[in-house]
Amino acid sequence: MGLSEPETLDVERIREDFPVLQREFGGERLVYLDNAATSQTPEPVVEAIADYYRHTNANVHRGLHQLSQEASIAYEDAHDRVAEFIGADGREEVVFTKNTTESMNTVAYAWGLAELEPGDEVVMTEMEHHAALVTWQQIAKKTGAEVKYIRVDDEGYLDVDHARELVTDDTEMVSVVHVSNTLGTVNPVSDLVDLAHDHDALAFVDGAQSVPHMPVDVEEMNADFFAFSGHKMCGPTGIGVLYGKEHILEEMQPYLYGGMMISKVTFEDSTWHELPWKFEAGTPPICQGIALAEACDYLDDIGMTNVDRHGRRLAEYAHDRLQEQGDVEVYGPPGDDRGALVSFNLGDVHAHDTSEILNEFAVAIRAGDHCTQPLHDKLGVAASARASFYIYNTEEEVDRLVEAVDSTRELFA
Ligand code: 7TS
Repeated sequence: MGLSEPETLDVERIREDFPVLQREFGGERLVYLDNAATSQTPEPVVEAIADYYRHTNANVHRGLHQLSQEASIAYEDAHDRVAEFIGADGREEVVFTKNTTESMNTVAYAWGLAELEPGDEVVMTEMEHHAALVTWQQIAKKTGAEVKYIRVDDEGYLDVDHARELVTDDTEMVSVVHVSNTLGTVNPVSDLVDLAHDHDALAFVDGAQSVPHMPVDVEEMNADFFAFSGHKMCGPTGIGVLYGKEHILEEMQPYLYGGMMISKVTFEDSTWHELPWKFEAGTPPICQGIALAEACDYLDDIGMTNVDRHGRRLAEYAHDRLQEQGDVEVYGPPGDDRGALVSFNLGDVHAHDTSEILNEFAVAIRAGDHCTQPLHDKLGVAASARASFYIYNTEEEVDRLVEAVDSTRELFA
């Protein structure tokens, strides 16, 4: 089978960094294909976490003692490292949150509640994750703004002509997902950002499925806000990132109030700390932030272009092998034009049954609506099975997936 991308990773070497991949279930070696939900954590990141708790654990910003100073410096520097990873100017533009969802809510509450009013419109896509869709939908209800959705066509691409119709001078926010976690579609986000700006709207790009997989440069993209999660990119859970242009974050009011985010407090009023701390109320995810910086190092050592090529290569191989089965419906764009995942259904077999049978073969996939219920409604199915790939997956593992799908077919025949 002719793959459009050559292999560029030393996958066997990479796999050594992930002991979990050696686990066996029922005598079969684990095939972990649920990376769009959460990626596995390499040894250097596990070490960074253990090292932090063994040698540096203290609260940040407060203590004058040596340990607190070391923890503070490492935590602050982690913001710079993440800024560098995504092409942001510096720590002022990088807010650490819990996850993509919290990053989205931060902007929806801090900016949306203050700025949106009846007559305003928020434009999203039909392939948004609930993190964006539900959040803007509910903020719109609170403010009287209206939400509109850019159509997804039959091939799984965004209808850009429809986007041009929907985005008007009434649009205040265009919130689009960079890579769909269900269809694998890679959206033309720079064009959509430009479209938003042509109408004086802001643009929020959900990078939860792009930052782990491809080189991302937020300045080049020119998005006003950008969000992603550490746990999908070799980092720990409990850490997400909200990137925002400095002048916009400067003008926004905080979303969460409390300690650490203030400058001066009296019984009557308070003023805010400088960026990004203004948006990081309370004790922050210190260890998680430091470990995320380590994950950035890990991925950069491999090279994000290589990561990207490897993921696309496996997605193409999986797409084509599943598609050729005849009774497997694969959703989204063609094999050679998608991110590192493939969602599908085998005939009339419910996706949950498929994933249960695959689990018997130690093949871990996700089944369900992948937090894109309206998109599944549009596809006319309640659920789909999804295999999603990362740096440590191999073509042999895709073969194991396809064999397990074959076995599922035989069981349900
Ligand atoms: N946006 C996209 C595109 C996502 O894929 C996800 C998580 C999120 C936002 C939310 O990220 P979180 O870290 O705040 O949860 N997507 C998935 C998934 O596809 N399966 O599990 C989580």
